[in-house]
Amino acid sequence: MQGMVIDRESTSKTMKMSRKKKVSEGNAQGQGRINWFPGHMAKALRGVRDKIGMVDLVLEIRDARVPLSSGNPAIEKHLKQKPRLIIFNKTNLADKAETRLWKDWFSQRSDPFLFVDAFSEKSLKVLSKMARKAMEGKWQKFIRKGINPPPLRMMLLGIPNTGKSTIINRLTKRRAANIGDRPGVTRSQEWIVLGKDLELLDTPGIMPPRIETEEQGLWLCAIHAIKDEIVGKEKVAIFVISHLQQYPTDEFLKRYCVNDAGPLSPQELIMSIGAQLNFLKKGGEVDYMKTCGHILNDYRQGLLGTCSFERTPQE
Ligand SMILES: Nc1nc2c(ncn2[C@@H]2O[C@H](COP(=O)(O)OP(=O)(O)OP(=O)(O)O)[C@@H](O)[C@H]2O)c(=O)[nH]1
Ligand SMILES: [Mg+2]
Repeated sequence: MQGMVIDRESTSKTMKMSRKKKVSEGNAQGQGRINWFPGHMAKALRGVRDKIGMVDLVLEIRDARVPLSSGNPAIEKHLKQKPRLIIFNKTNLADKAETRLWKDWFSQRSDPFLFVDAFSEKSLKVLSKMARKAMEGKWQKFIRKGINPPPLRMMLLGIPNTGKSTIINRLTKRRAANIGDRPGVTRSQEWIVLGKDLELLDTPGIMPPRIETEEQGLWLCAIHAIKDEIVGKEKVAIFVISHLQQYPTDEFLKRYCVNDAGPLSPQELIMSIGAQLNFLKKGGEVDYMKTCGHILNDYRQGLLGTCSFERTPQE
């Protein structure tokens, strides 16, 4: 990075282009508000409504980096009185101190919850235990009558890409459900049987039909609950970079030699990262879009360290 020259002219050209694009996106998305609710999600929501009567327990999977805004009020109204356990997944990508604050915050509320990392055996053991405990009362009724209790049926739901299918695969210890590092992988409901006493219903991710603020929308883009095409990789990368400039992690500073570059705007830093990576177009200009995609991949794989976007509400 040392001695690197940033092509300010092309940076400002890109920035001008981006401003133009932002205006049209703002209109398309309605005053900068970001929304993504394709037809298959409306169908999936109907699926939740139709199947809710068959399940004993709902596991609502959210993202630990955005604990409130990765919930979905549109789903909640279909849950009726079903017991629900809120699972905040991907703690391995979330800031530890922020997660502690969120645990305290949720502890003062009535909904049972658990923060997990789907790749940790220990996390999933606790999850299984909590789920079974939630159903103990119902099972006891069968046992008292001398009847073998029916299998416990759990529906996993939540916004896209929070790790629903991964949790199912980890619990069943096989590749029972399709998973992928992008939103919208699961397209239909699927029952997955785990032994004699547990049945899991995987469901497609469902976005809330309305996201209140542009900032919340960008959080959901950064965690890849909303696909990049909706707002464009560039806008999401600028958001992630500016967040990391504000709350820098060691991994971010080191990986992109951020301190060597001196104070830069997010766009200038993206150009500097592109130059470091030698992402050049014909003529030697930095390939800005390719760099944005690369940064998002790095961030989503956890290579830029842990960070949380949403803060606990100040009450
Ligand atoms: N770092 C990390 N990645 C995770 C975790 N859980 C799941 N993932 C990754 O997140 C991505 C999405 O996982 P899926 O299980 O397909 O998510 P989903 O909620 O089923 O997604 P949809 O079916 O699209 O709604 C995959 O790349 C997983 O490997 C976790 O705890 N930590
Ligand atoms: Mg899935």
